[in-house]
Amino acid sequence: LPATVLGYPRIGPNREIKKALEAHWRGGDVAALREAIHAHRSRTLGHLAGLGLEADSAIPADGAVIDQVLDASVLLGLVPRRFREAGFSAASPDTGEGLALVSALARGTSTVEPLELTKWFDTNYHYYVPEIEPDVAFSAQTDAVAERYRTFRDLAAETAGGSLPRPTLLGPVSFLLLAKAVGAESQAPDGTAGDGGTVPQASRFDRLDELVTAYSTLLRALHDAGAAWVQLEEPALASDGWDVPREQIVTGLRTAYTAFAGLTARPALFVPVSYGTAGDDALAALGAAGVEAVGLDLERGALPAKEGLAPLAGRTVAAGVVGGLNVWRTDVARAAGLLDQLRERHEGPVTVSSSTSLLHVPHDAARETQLDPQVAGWLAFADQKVGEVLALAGHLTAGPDALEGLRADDASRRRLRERHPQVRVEAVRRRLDEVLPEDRRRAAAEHRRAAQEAALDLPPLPTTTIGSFPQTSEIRRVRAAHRRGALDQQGYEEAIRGQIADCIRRQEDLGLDVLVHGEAERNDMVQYFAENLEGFITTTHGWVQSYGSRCLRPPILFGDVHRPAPITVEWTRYAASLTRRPVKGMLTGPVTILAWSFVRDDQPLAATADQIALALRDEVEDLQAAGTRIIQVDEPALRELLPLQVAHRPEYLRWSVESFRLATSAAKPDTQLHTHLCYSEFETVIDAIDALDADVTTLEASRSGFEVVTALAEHGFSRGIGPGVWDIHSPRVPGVDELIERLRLAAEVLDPQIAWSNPDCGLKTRGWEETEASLRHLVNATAVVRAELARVP
Ligand code: THG
Ligand code: ZN
Repeated sequence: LPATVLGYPRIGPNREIKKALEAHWRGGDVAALREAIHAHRSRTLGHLAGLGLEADSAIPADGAVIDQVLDASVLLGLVPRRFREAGFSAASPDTGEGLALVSALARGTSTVEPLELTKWFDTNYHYYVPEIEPDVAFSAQTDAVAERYRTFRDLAAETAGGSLPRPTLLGPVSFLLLAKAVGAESQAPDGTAGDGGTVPQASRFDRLDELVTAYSTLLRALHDAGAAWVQLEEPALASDGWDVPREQIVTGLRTAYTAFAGLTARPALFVPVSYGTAGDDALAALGAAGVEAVGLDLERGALPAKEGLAPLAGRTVAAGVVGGLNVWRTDVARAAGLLDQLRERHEGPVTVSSSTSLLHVPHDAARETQLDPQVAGWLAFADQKVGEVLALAGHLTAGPDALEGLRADDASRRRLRERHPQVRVEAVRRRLDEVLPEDRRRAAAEHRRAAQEAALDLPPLPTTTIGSFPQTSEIRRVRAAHRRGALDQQGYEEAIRGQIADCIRRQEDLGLDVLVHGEAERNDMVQYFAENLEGFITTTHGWVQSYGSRCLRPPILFGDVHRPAPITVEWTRYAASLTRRPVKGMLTGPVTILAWSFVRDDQPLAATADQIALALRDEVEDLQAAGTRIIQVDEPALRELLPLQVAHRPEYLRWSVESFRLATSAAKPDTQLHTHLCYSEFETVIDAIDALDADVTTLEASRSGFEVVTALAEHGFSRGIGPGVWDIHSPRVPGVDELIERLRLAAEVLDPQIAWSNPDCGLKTRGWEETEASLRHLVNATAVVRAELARVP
């Protein structure tokens, strides 16, 4: 196996695929989408060959247009019953019919709910969760796989000097672990997926044998189409947090790959394990099964000991020393050292790769011409990482001298970086050194509760929203004009004030109890804080895919973080001046700012989190001084950075909670501190939520059937809690009756004294009409339940 990368960004350098998908979804011809996909594949093959990936099987051929998990689902012929009943059937994802299926699975139709989206490991990428129904058979789309590979090969003949691309596919073990079992009998009558009800989740792993049969036919088809290697990705092995016992997973792995290795006509098998340490048990299983190559993630994962590598004797090990999750140039000395160690420990060929697919980083750092040139020189996006892989491969083939120049350049760049005035800001470091344990503590919760009751005088089940209101095209126009310079600062501020005034008026008319200013000045909350704090840069072309056609431009946190001036205070003060009701100040917490940025690699995450926390603490103090009585610090990404290895979780939860408390404990006892968390799997972090010590927590609850309410009650949660009563991800306006039911449940299961009444999440992706209708229903439903509570003696 030659030096390689595990995958390349799939949205296109100018977001061609994103745009083509959205044009098609707006009603454009599917032929134009197919043309864009074809052009993207052709360009990527030629481009990667041009960057030096010229050897046979060096170029990954990732055929997924939207998502590698969704692509695998479709290639396995997995079409959930509700889609079959709506007229869809298995098809090649590269045909018009197949693209219609892919689109429907990802977006739903007017009558059918889409597949669930969920976080991909500990990244900001989201995949579509395959649904495994007991009565559905896998039907491998062999023609599709073969035809796709032939297309890649023909394109490579035109643009990549004829080298053979290497097809990539999610492996069967990871596929099953990432999927969910859905019981046909738990199918809700409205066509939604149901919650798996009667089918135990772990039962999905019982389908492994069938899946192995399906994959075997795909491997044969790839062989017949001429593929020399296939990349079967098994990232799930890096986590030990699955609901299936590890021994069962490893046994399944061994069975599956023994079957693949035993096929008479097949490509060579390359099994990379990304996002962490593969585990010696998994390496032993893969070695015993007889795969030809294994990939190790040496960005996140550890280098195995000699004994751990022994089962792979004679096989190729691809050392993932070029990190796919960060945007920094590789530390050449460290990478070369790892390669040397690996060569010493491993009896067999060693090659170089990226640690993960490069889909998590933008295309090309050379396009960022607006940056401080020194900082720009520290960056490596996908194209630069390809170059690093090849340079490090030179170290293996030509010996240490090959790297001398690169190593020296890198070392001097690193020395300059350490001394860059924004990378080390002594005042920030001194302040952090002086932080005392009591700077992370507030007054006792009971004392705060009494002080806040007196200060705020809210009714039971106070109604509120999560913070953002519809981002109308007018708001976007205003921000864009200001960015372009077509609207001056004064005109911009007037326009935003107009939006705030409108938003406050609408909330008063609706009769909400706790208002927000609506966040018209923010596009993306993390981007907004990054632009207003020192220590970050933002890019012009640095798009990465988040899910579906949706992309983000993550800020790059490169230096010591501090707040040069108040950020949100004036907007909040203005909003508060328009109403007698309390207006929440809205901030984003340190962990979320970390999770949704590319973060410096030269100090522990916990230290970076604390620097952000201190900057936010200044904002909390200023908001409070400006008279803000309720401050919300959102941590939607708290769950997302949870380590994949269970043993590392307590330490992560410790520092993440501590940094939140450092940011928020400047709130006085009578200032009510709120937080908001997105994503429905709270069970693993419920203690941490409690430890955040917020006065009120709002969270997503409606997509998981409100189960979180029971979990919170069992936990004895005694702080304010607002389990979201409707799912804002859909334009559907919830009926008053269903809201009443959920509020009753919240008041009944939890203490009515602590329950709040609010939607699941921010409303920025919704339109005003549905937003106002939904909130009106919320206020009406709350009034009904309040009256019921008042009757209870
Ligand atoms: N902000 C950041 N990260 C996030 C979210 C966020 N990660 C998780 C989740 N929310 C991801 N959700 C989205 C939702 C919408 C979009 C992207 C990710 C989106 N993007 C626009 C697009 O692709 O057209 C571009 C946005 C822009 O112009 O900046 O709509 O909220 N940081
Ligand atoms: Zn949310």
